[in-house]
Amino acid sequence: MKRILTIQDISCVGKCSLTVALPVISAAGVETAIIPTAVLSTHTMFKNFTCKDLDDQILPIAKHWKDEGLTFDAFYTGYLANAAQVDKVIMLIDSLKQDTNLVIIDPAMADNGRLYPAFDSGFPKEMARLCAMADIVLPNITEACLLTGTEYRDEYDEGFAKDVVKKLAAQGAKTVVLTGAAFGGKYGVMVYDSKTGGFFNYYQQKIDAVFHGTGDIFSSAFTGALTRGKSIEQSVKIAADYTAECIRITNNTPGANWYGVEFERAIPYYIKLLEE
Ligand code: PXL
Repeated sequence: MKRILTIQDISCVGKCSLTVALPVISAAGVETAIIPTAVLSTHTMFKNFTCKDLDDQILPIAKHWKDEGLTFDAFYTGYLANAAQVDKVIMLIDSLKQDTNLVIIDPAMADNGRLYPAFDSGFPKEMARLCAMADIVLPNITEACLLTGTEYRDEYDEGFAKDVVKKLAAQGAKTVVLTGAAFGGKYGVMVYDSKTGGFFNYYQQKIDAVFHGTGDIFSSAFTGALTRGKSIEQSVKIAADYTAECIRITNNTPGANWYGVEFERAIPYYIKLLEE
């Protein structure tokens, strides 16, 4: 059985990060080891959330695992608690990664043109160093702009999106998977493979609603599919179809915009996609 390590926070309420990654990647039939970067009462879109970072645990955990000879097929990072964790996560991956292991980085730090509340303007530069070591980086357009020092635009065309993902790849990431790419009436995912210089787009019908945590559902479903042995293109399609289904079945539930979509009810659909 494949085993991955995912490194992101536990938001105790508000479905995102590890409370999504654990069930979704496990449903893909992939063992999911975790390192929590922090424990929060809720995700940071709620007011007055509490947060206890686990900075001092990351490297001791890595050392213990190294001593035990533990290995992972892939590393998948998400929301970090602060800029100082970037170096620790880079050190952890350097210490545990073997040549064939994949490094998947979701620079979960911003959306809709704005950084999440816990981060200051210096954070994207630090996160960019982690993204530089990625086999696959999974930003939204806000994150892609912040990581590359590109001015964010609410509206943009395909050329703008292509330039930003190329810039991000030039900083080191081998493949860029831009989520929530929206231009020319189209909505979906843009993939850029820096090795071939090729683009692959997967468009969907845009559902006019904003739900928190869907980026984490996409990244987790993508990571599960890829680790299971699907190609990047297949994994993008599976993750996008699963995320869209989660939104569709949740769309009328009051409060779901903040608490997160009912991804649990669509897990059988995700497994069906994986088995096709
Ligand atoms: O879904 C991204 C995310 C993860 N973790 C925490 C967050 C957010 C987005 O706001 O606040 C704590």
